[in-house]
Amino acid sequence: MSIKTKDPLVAKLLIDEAKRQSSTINLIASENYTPKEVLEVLGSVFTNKYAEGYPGKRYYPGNTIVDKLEQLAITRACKLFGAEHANVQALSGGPANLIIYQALLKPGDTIMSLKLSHGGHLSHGHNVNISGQSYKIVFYEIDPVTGQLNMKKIAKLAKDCHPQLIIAGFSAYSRAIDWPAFGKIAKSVKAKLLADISHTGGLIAGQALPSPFPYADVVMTTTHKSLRGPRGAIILCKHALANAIDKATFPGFQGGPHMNNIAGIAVALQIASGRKFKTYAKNCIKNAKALSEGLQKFNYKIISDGTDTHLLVIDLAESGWSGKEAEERLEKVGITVSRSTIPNDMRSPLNPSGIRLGTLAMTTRGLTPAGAKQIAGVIAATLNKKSNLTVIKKQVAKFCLKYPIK
Ligand code: DSN
Repeated sequence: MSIKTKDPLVAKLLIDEAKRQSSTINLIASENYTPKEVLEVLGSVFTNKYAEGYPGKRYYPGNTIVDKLEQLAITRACKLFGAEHANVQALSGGPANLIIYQALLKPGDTIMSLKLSHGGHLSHGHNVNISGQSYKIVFYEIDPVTGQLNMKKIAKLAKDCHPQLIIAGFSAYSRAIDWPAFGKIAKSVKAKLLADISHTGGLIAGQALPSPFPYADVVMTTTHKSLRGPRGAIILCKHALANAIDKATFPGFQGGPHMNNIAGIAVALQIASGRKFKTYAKNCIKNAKALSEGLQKFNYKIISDGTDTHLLVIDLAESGWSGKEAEERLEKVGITVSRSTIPNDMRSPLNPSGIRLGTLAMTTRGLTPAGAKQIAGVIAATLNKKSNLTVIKKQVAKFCLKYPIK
């Protein structure tokens, strides 16, 4: 019997959500559509299995098959990213970062990371997150003139504050990261370097962006953004740190891994190692550049004046819209974006001065640079207070029909 007859309420929500997704232009930079093969194993019998421990070292019987599955995911992750060791059990990016801190640091040690409002992440030491409460945090910032990281200033700050850990890799920073420079800075102060490539993991795997290896000691990526996998995370490191990372994951932080998720990660990694995925990764960036240029033609101010990745942040401070208002108005016509702080934002994080846009999801649906430019026009029209939103909503629905979720 299917879910339709067993639980019609959930079945209807499922249909409604599928309709919402296919009739929306999704520009949320951290979202994507996972392929059917991944969904197939996510909803599989692997979810029934308890597997505390690691392949060959479990605390439950009956793990011969899931041992092979987890080992396959580990081997694929190491091969795809050129890493010596992979842990595929972390439930998502935030937990993965806490696991890494637990493996590398003592409470009270110093972490140096990018400030959240400048594009960093909550789990990189914000005071509302446990990371900010357990460690001493020193934030670096975006250069006010270029809107980009200033490696000289970062090097000076590292010399002044002697961090045990430097984090590079961000949630709302659109430029390629100078990994060799970060590696040199970390070495010069004897700090470990964590590359949080949660946003760009798939673009790095697809060789569209430079890899943080061999400069970073630990690399973490979520699996559901540019990698197009299930929700989850992979922690990659050198052999020397493997034991510390594995122990900090289990039993240090989590119990049983989600084996259905690990199956999804294995499938996603196999897809990401293919030739087509390289094209996908390059196209995400081409589309983001086209979207950014398209928006600049309508006089929108883009932080750092453009992008090297899949995402961009629009500074709306002088536009008459707050980020929240813009997000809500765009949602009315069927375009989803997420509000975002901008460096030195005068507004609150809940109602900040910017919006963040990304092209991962629409590129999966076949978006081209010409389509991205069309989207820029629709955004500009929607944020014109005199526009008729009903007319724009129909245009968006028509546009979405050209880009089905397959
Ligand atoms: N929520 C993710 C993002 O949108 O970037 C980060 O956790």
